[in-house]
Amino acid sequence: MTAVMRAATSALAALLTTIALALAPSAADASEHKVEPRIVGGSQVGSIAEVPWQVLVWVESPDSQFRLYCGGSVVSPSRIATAAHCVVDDDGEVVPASWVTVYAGSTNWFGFKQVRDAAAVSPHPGYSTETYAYDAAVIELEEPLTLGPGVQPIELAETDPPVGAMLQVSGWGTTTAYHPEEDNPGDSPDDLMAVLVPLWDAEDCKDVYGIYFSELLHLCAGEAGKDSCQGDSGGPLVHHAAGGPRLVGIVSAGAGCAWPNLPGIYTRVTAVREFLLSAPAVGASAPPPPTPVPSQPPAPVEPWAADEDACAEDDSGCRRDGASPQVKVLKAACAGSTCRVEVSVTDAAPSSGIYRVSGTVHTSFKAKCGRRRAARKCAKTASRRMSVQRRSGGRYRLTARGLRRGTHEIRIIATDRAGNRSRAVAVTRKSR
Ligand code: 4AZ
Repeated sequence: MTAVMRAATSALAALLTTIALALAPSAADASEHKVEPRIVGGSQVGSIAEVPWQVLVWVESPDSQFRLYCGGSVVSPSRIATAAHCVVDDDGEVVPASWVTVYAGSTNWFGFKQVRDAAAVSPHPGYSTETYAYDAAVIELEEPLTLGPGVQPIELAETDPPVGAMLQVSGWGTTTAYHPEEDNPGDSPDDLMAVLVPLWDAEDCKDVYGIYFSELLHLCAGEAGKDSCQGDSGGPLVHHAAGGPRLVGIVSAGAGCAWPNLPGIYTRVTAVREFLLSAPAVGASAPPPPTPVPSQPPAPVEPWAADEDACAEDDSGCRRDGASPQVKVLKAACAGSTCRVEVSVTDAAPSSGIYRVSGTVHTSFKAKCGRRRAARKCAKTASRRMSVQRRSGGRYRLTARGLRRGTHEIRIIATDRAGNRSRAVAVTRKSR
């Protein structure tokens, strides 16, 4: 079970892996200094009263095809802060609130004192599945939590901690350091773990993660052997300041875990504070993001529209591109834990140009159904985003690494600048 969920939470890590390696030569060098596989630098939390804001967020579809767990923080008795990527699928769809359950009041997976269903799930309106900007969400509970020594809200920081401050991150995520090009070898602990990680200077973090790090939207923290990891997503990064503990970050992403020079990336709470305190329920109209998203791809220069109506009102030279791009799979192959696809993408005239090509691998495999050692095997799925390389002549190469063994379904989506989309699917046989 934990492995499935771990895989399901790994999409961000998979993407950032590739980016970090491309952007940071120091990351590649780091593989020569292999960190001993051990707990990601933390230790067991003795009592939930030490971190009473920490909750476990469980997300599961009725058919269990979609299943993952995340961390979360109690903001008020009926409001939990978590990461948007915990409650939004790869296609950008928000999961129904009925899939989400919150467990509170224990450090141990089997000891939770309070269980609450979600009434509403609200990802930040600025959240982008492409850039992971604004990776924050609010879960409103059907029934408020009963506050006590093991369940308490945490105050949201109004200022960022100083660079170098030691911040506490906690969760039930995997506990082994790994390089982004390797599979995550870690297992998830039954007991809550916590570790202190130093806050990085934003410029240094930008050097590592490029466009995937924005000083406005993120904090980054960690050191060799000390980090958050898969399954910790959505959980709290806390500054134990003089005035009391403050939530300063939400576990969001990173390349690998606890590897030298590859810190964890956190959503900066001061950038999403108002949203966390006042997010409307899903369905209500959401406020626009408070600051522009610097890491989003630039908007097309010329106005293009997918349909005639959008152009009719517009005399500013609006042009119409009603045709969806054509995606043709030229080659699809999976070997070991890697899948590669070559596609050709064309956009018929009048063409606004190809805006984006993206791909996800959905792997079906067999794994233990429950946490018990002798549990029988169930059919499961895990998803991973692919990295995309543009080649000449409208050709793209998409790659996913660190996949589980199983049958892979590769879904490719091409979007043109007018917003027309089309999909292609390739299925490969079980890899051994
Ligand atoms: C994840 O996939 C994840 N090392 C969380 C944190 C980090 C990497 C991945 C940071 O949930």
